[in-house]
Amino acid sequence: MKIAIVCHPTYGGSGVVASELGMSMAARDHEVHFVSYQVPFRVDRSQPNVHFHEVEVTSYPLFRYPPYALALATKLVSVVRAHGVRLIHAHYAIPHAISANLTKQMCCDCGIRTVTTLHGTDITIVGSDHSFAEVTRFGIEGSDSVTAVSEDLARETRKAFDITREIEVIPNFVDTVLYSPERRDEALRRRFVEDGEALVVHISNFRPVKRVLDVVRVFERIRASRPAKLLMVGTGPDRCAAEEEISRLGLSDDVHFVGAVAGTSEILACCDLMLLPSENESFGLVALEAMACGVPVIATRAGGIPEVVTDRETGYLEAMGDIDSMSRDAVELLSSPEMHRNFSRAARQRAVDLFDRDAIVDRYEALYQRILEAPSEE
Ligand code: GMT
Repeated sequence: MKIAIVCHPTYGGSGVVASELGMSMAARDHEVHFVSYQVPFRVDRSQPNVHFHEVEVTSYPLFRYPPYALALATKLVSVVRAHGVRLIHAHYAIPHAISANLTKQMCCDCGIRTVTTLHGTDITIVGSDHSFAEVTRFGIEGSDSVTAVSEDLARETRKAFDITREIEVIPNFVDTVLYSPERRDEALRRRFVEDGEALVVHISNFRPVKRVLDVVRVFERIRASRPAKLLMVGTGPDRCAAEEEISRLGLSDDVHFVGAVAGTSEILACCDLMLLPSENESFGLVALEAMACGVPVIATRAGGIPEVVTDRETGYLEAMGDIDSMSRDAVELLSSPEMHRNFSRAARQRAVDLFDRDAIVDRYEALYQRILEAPSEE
């Protein structure tokens, strides 16, 4: 198959899923064309069958907002025509699904099919905003196939846009060979903690929806009851607020900010516990990556997280903002090596059993084949 994959190249779960999926398809001998304004951060361009096409947006004084969606559609048309691409997989509805549908209309002689994967904030925050709602609906309705990364997101999409069309749930996935407790590197761990200290981790884009101040406050309580360090991975708008709060609480020596990291497997394999107190999370890919490394997760019972983390088995689920319960859970888990071992094993097992990369990529491959073989509606 010849597939174009459109995604946001910046740090974020949708770009990770799109990149890993594209590279897995390329490894299965499909020709994969990534189309974006920069190389998505996890894409390895040296891999056979992987191609990248940069979308250039011409700036002109007349444009206060250069029309990226149109430049993307134009680039897609040229990729389709030059390489015989038949399928466009848009990750994140806005603006990608709209550009993909436009490409289908512009290349009506090419038999193009489109798949849109909804990732979360494209529905729950951006797409539901009145300025984008109708165009998001257009993107969803115009796709030949729509998938969502969790049952919760599929439900929310039907509700938000009052649509009845099929939305297939294909959950996110993880490479359980790369993300594995076997990758634990003691020398790397010793860069962050001394013997007897626990290593707690948070990974995100530090947007308000991630509630990074809750991470700091939970960590403060863990730290008050036992030796521990906190690793903050990623960066974003709330990073400064988190740093200020850490300093105010006198925790600066106990928290390491490591910035945005392309591959998180080595870091995660060194950690004992992940905190993900998000206000909403359609799936929580970082939670899955942590679980694959045998790291239990304390998270909120929000969105699709309960489809990933099993309460009291692979971690704990609490109400948003319930810092008391999250801190109590963390201290309980970190104080009992036996309990921690059981949670860690269960977390790893769940990731392997339900979310292993190869099994989920099989599902996308079958979907691609199905829609390419389906008779045209014209
Ligand atoms: O979480 C973000 O702000 C990034 C966003 C993205 O599109 O990159 O993540 C969303 O997609 C991920 C991959 O499917 C999911 O694991 C995240 O839960 C989802 N984020 C939210 O729903 C807030």
